[in-house]
Amino acid sequence: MPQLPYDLAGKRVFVAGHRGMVGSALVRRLARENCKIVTATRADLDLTQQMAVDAWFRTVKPQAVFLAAAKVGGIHANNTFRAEFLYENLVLATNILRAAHETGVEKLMFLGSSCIYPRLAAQPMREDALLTGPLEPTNEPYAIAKIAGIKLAEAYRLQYGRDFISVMPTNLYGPGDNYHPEHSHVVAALIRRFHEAKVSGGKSVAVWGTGTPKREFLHVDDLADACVHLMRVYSDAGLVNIGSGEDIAIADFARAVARTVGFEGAITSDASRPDGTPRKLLDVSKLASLGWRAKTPMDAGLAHAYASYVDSMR
Ligand code: GFB
Repeated sequence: MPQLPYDLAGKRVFVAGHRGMVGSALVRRLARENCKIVTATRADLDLTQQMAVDAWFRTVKPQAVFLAAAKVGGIHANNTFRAEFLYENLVLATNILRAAHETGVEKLMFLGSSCIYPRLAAQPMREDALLTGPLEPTNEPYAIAKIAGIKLAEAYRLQYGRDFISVMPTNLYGPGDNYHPEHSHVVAALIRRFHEAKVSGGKSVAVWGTGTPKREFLHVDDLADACVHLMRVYSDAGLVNIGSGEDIAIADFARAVARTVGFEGAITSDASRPDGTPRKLLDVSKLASLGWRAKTPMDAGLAHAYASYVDSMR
């Protein structure tokens, strides 16, 4: 295994999933690292096809890989497209991890999600809470696929000495988010809904669920910075949580988004929609001990995300 710190300078670095919110943030952040960023569009490389992935890795020979390709979505998408969330995320992880192993990739980071922890894990959730209890049903297929990816990365490390590491980001938001009204995560959904109500003069906006669940949000540029940092300084089988260390009730968060957008009407609850996990706050003490903390305060992050949404509408 390479020595620490692992230096990305001069390396061919593959960002799998570079069109997504996380992958595009990684590409922006890696532009400062003096490495050669390698990407592949879906037309060039279908990551769900093992033989195509193997051939691409043999030809391109990336030295480092950020595995940020995934089928993602909010609570409704996860709960509805259960087969695709399980199948696609499994196959992406297995194809890329195996190809990386077969072609001797020096270092790989697998990105998971805080929903891999048990639904009722003690808060804040430590890395060792993995596989200690039942998962949240609305995102069980996605979580199972991510847990399989974590375990495959770990198996290549333990059996073959591969320098594969896994990180668990909390709920993310920022430029490049998916603003689909039904399938998005809560941040993008509320930015869009409050914005549309403001523009159309709507009197009220409904927020899904009871408003009592708590979530921890991290701006995606902070995530990308943490990933690049951990790629450099971390090499171990254990997971590393990546979060801000603070959470907020969805009802309070909705008020913060309304403030950011400038919506002054009423906020109501749509109790026909699921709440999901009651609370999902990551314990970020391991990350702090590795020398990284979130930098973007929620209000500044939301203002930035809203500006990028308005920009993308133009
Ligand atoms: O962001 P979200 O879909 O993800 O929902 P999860 C977070 C909370 O916001 C839930 C509430 O309690 C929702 O009920 N919420 C309120 C809304 N209004 C809305 C809305 O308009 N849209 C959405 N989407 N939610 C996903 C998982 O869970 O988070 C994934 O399904 C993944 O597996 C991802 O881990 C980060 O935090 O509930």
